[in-house]
Amino acid sequence: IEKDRLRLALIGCGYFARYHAAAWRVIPQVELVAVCDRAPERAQAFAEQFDVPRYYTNPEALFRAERLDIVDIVTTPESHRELVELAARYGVHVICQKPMALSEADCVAMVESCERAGVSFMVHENFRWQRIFRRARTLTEAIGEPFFLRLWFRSHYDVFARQPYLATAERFIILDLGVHLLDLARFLMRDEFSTLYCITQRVHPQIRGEDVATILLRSRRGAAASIELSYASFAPRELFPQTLALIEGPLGTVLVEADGLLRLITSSGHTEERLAPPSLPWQEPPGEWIQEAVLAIQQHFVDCLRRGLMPETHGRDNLRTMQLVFAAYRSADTTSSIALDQSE
Ligand code: NAD
Ligand code: 89V
Repeated sequence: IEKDRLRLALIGCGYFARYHAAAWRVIPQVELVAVCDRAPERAQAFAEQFDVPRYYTNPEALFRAERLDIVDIVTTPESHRELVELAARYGVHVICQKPMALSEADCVAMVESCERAGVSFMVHENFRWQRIFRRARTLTEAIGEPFFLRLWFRSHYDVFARQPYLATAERFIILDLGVHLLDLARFLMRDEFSTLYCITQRVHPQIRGEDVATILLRSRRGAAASIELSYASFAPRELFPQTLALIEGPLGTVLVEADGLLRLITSSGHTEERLAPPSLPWQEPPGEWIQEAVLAIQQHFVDCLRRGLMPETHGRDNLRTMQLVFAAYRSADTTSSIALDQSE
């Protein structure tokens, strides 16, 4: 697209959308022209806060009234399919928050609708856009083809305070958080997974879904990966929402530690670097690294649109991550390992 500024609307003016809107406002190639939320007071307050000229309460009315290039969907996942398909019908390029949808059939339908309509579709999967993981991936070039990956996110943070819908969801930690780490695993290993085994637990007495999950994977090239997710774990220091990583290859090890610390250990020695913390005017603790990643992925989508490229986590790519999510639930439900069809 070769316009000066792309016309953008955002749907879903809840908790996380504020970081999207703040980031959109500093991306010069984009103009946020309208927002939409089915709760009128929320749509209006959000439009005022971010200086957006118009707001809507009905997504179809938004598409009918506005000439849009991009829509950014930041609603909770049960509405993602309907809204992505609406964007496709109106020929508008679309970004949709993770998780893409609640079933594999919905995800496939969304990808196909966008492909048929010829619109670009990216899932807003931002953990791989955290600066520390971009750098970690570069460091893996020094260790040869990884044979082992461990990713872990073990926390006791009260995530339900800001995201109460997570306490009542039938499926919780794999769908909401596991999706990020499964995508990171694909990103860091530069490979797809062929076999998966998962154990889930519910430790917190007052929630509906699982709050602990342990996933073991084998990659197509034979590497092993272990992914640990927990909102029931006390630790010496609460690190929410940081993900830690260990990547081992025949020539060395890469470690992602807390607060931006990276280590590379090879036969020629041990180097460490600490990334400077993010510094965005709108950032709020404790999610600064992720809020910075929101800006990075939105800029990436715009750059790809302008250059006619597929964004990294385009719909069909993210379908592979979602297949791992659904396979993890199947494995836990049946206490069996799942063979995945992740062929090219
Ligand atoms: P939220 O409930 O605070 O906000 C969602 C908003 O969408 C609400 O205001 C609701 O009224 C509105 N909405 C829902 N369905 C709608 C529809 N059909 N039409 C119009 N408006 C509708 O939720 P949240 O915590 O902001 O999460 C939103 C999404 O962002 C989720 O998919 C969540 O997984 C994701 N999220 C991502 C990150 C991350 O990128 N790291 C962090 C937090 C949340
Ligand atoms: O980043 C997210 O997607 C959030 C959280 C880390 C809280 O799970 O939903």
